Amino acid sequence: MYGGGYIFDEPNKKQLREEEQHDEPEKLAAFEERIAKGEKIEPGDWMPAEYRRQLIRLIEQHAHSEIIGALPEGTWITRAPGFKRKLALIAKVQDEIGHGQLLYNAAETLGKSREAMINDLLSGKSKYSNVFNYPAETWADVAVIGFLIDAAAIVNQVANAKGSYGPYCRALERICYEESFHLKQGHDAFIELATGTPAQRDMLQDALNRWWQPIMHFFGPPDKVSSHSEKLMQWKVKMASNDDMRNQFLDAYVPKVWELGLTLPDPALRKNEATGRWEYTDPDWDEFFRVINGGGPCNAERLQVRKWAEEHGRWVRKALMRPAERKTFPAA
Ligand code: FAQ
Repeated sequence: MYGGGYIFDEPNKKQLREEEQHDEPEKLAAFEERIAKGEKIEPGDWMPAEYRRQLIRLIEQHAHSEIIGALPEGTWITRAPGFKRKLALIAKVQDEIGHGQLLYNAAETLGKSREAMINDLLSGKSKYSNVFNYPAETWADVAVIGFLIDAAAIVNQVANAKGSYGPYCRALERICYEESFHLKQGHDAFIELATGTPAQRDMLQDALNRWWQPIMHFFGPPDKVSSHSEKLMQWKVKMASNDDMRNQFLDAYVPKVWELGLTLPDPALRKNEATGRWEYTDPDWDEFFRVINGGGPCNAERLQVRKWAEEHGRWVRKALMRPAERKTFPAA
């Protein structure tokens, strides 16, 4: 187990056990009535233990995704083509880390400490988004991430920002503003490659081919398989099902890719105008579950980088948390 200077505690466990014993039917009915009326639930309010548990799981995974999500693009900061692109990419990567901070704060309001969350990420207990376990091989990968993965994240977050838990919704609102700038920089880089030289178009097409399946996986397994959706939608934590979000994304972004003369690696992909739903070849869900359970091409590398960062940042955390020890530093 990683010994990064954090205590391996989960202070929410006792609280959860106590709440589970007190999930009284009248309280549950009043809670569900508030949700049905569209009220926000705030940290001090009564909530069922399962609502708290699910929110911690989902917000924590989201926070980890932002922090790990900075890594594939981060490797391109030193290699970005030109000063303007480099500046934009630095700002974007910095924003993603900021989103992680906002989300860890939101999850902490539910009683799980930041330390426990980081430990669960580093030990492999907590999940994070499948897409960040693939390598960003070329600059075109950065364009595809900035355009299509940010777009997919926005579809999900705009929906969830209207959900029931106040601190998560408020964090998502701010995140969505910033993500819309990320989308613009990704779209701009994407267009430049799509309208560039034949070599640039080929590079972009190759990146699209490699990223398409992870992007289809991004919204989670099909509704009939999704284990948490029903409860989370009933409690307005998730405001749309996985398949509905996937459909909304395809509706908005496939035409934008096709109008640039690029292709997507699925001959069955088409919109059924009669139903308004997109039809596609089912992506390989075995691959999805393998990747989210630690078996993707970059899982080990991603966690190793985070462990390195935790270890090498320990002295900073120590200095910030224990001001008295600073007196031992030589006077300037
Ligand atoms: N990756 O029952 P469901 C971003 C797991 S932020 C990994 O359908 P749920 C910004 C799920 O945890 C991206 N695991 O799950 C950025 C569960 O496993 P468990 C992150 C996944 O929660 C852009 C199992 O499968 N966004 O990109 C994934 O109801 C560019 C069963 O699935 C969020 O986290 C997945 N894709 O619905 C940064 C948004 N999908 O826990 C840098 C908040 C499912 O039982 C660069 N999250 N699983 O062991 C959500 O809205 C939901 O969690 C879903 C999944 C919709 C992702």
